[in-house]
Amino acid sequence: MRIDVVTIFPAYFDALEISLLGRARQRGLLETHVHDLREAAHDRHRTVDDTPAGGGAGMVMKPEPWGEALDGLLGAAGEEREPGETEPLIVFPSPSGERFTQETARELAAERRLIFGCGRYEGIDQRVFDEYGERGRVRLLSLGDYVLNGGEVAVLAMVEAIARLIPGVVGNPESLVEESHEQGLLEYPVYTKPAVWRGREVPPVLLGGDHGAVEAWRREQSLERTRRVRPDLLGLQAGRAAE
Ligand code: 6GU
Repeated sequence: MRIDVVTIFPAYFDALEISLLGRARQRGLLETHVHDLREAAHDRHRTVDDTPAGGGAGMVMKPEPWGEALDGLLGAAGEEREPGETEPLIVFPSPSGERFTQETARELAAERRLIFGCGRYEGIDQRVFDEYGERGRVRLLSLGDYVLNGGEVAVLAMVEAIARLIPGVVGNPESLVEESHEQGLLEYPVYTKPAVWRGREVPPVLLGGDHGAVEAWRREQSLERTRRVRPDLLGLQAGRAAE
């Protein structure tokens, strides 16, 4: 998979070199390119923002630098594209977008090429979304119901969630199956040695060697934890005692 990121803060993406993502890149499973939006701003101050039409607080990102940056990336992608290959998906992280979930991560992990556009300030001029939505595929995605200063940290989170689903990136694919959200439930608690730590025991069922019993216990713990912490995942109402 190839991922391009457009941002006014490329340094955030130094983190792509670390750990699992860094290894995936070294092994050729993931190719990432980070582009500075200011290189597509041509006035003396490399201006990327301006005051909001209609008035109000804050600044809005101007459409022209986004147009130039995205045209450049889509043009290059078009020339390299093989017959039958779909055009890149453009993702804009935004607190006004649809919720990014594990399911979204699975969908995006199946793409050949993703372009992330990181907005700052009060957001990007709406015409950028309209233009590229009409010409191709655009998704606005939100991590959750809170506000970050810009899309950079959100994109790092999305890229990590997506990349670990690319075959070969995570060493043991079985470890992907049982984790939180893959089954629509939270993960059960996990333990390791020593069997007793500060007087706290590993649950005896985990040390008994009965795999069926272990599986049943984990399933029960998953359900109990999900009911208690995230009843919404079970279609239950928060704050109500679950049956
Ligand atoms: Cl994707 N972007 C920003 N700026 N804030 C957010 C977010 C995204 N998701 C939650 N808050």
